[in-house]
Amino acid sequence: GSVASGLQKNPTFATLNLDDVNYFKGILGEKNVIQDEDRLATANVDWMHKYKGSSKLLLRPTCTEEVSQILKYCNSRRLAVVPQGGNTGLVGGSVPVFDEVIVNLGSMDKIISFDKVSGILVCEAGSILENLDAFLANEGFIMPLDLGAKGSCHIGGNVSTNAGGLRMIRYGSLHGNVLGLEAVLANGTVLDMLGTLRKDNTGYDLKQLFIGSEGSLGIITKVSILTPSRLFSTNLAFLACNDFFSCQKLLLEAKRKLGEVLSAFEFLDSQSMEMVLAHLDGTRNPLPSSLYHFYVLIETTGSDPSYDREKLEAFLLQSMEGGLICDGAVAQDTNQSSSFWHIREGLPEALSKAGTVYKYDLSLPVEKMYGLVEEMRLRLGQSAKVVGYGHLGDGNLHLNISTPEYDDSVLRKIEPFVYEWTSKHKGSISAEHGLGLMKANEIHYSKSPETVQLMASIKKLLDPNCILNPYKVLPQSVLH
Ligand code: FAD
Ligand code: 2HG
Ligand code: ZN
Repeated sequence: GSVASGLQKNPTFATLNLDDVNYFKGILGEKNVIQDEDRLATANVDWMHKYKGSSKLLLRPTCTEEVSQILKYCNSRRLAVVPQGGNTGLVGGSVPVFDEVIVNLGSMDKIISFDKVSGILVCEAGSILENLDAFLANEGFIMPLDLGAKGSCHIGGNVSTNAGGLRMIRYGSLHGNVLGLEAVLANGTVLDMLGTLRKDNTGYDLKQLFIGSEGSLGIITKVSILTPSRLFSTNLAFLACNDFFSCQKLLLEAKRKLGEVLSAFEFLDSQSMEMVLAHLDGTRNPLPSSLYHFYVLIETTGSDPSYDREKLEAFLLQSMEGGLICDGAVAQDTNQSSSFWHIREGLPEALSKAGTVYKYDLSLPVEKMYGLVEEMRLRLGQSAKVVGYGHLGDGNLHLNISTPEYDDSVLRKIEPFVYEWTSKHKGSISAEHGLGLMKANEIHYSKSPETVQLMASIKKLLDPNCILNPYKVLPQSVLH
């Protein structure tokens, strides 16, 4: 595809032949060795339909031992591999660039154990996030992460991207919540790091390397994760602010005054609201009297309905009187709260329906964040729609630039400007989606040359033939 232009297939990689296919059939059985064109077409293209590979083979292992045998063989044959979960990644990391073999974990979705006392869940990496959350709901627990793609993303994909999402402000990152992992290295070695302990300071914490490594160091096959209790008193407010400074102050106030019950703090601008209303069926503005400059969703979660509600109401009243918010509604039932969430969570889908989109997932100091959106609007004028939204509570902006079709002249106005701006303000060019194919060559905007070199050394130690998710995460120039 066009996004891969400029890249050459690594000449050390082999090309799949009939013997290879037969070998895989011997390990996995006919039905898990997929060459069907329609199924390959789906697995070759990413969620945005932006990145497209030309793999001729999709493998669906059913256990760790099969993953191990696949990788051992691929490594000895120099066949490149793309690990794939739910294929909801947004940086081109989950699909092949050329003809890499796709290893999809979707058949490995068993729950292995759940400890009702500690809340520790152990499951296979192909488990769908929403299914895990539904399982936990019956047990009185909740997954510590939630995101718009929950219906298809896998926990293995979440861990591999170190996904953040909507609950991170409350429960923290997967670097804290993942207690253990099982991963298979490129040579087939199974690394058992599947601990179930909160505390374990015995040597280097190697599982952390795999969290956020985007399939470049190994295939994650099992995950052990700490899950919090599911608290039943939830409230959701949909609020309007006149300017970004008020959103910022509101965040500070929410942290101070809602304290331990604050469970989400998300924002979207008026251009985002227009996007959703225009492209997502059945959505309506919860605050229909006007189109405001900014909207903020504040969720509280606690264990005492009347106390929690009072706390939220007092906070909202004060914020209204202090002029931080100019309008607002509190969801009266679960239908209403789903419809509020749908506006925020539906943004990626609305944007993909609107046309093509350039996505930037940035960590920035909150007070600087919206300046970038405004500068981008000035740079692009009428040639594109610029929308800003994201996890304000975590300092994470999702800058999305929508155009009817991909246009190199627009892209040249966006990049490298967006990366330079982010770097100048000490931000990160990937807050939560990862680098994937999209930003492998841009890593230096966020990491020093020495750091990138050490990453390359680790990559070569764990995967000397570089068969795992080639062309992703690190620039080719530091590996070869
Ligand atoms: P895939 O897309 O299949 O893969 C992602 C990366 O992980 C690839 O590099 C792949 O090679 C690797 N990988 C997958 N499984 C494994 C494995 N078992 N072992 C090793 N490597 C593996 N991200 C956020 O952080 N926060 C959000 O709020 C958020 N919201 C989203 C909303 C929507 C509507 C969409 C489409 C995406 C969103 N994402 C978000 C991006 C995406 O990163 C997450 O959806 C998710 O973490 C990806 O999981 P997946 O199973 O689909 O992985
Ligand atoms: C979200 O928070 C996702 O909705 C997707 O991380 C962000 O579309 C995006 O840019
Ligand atoms: Zn996000």
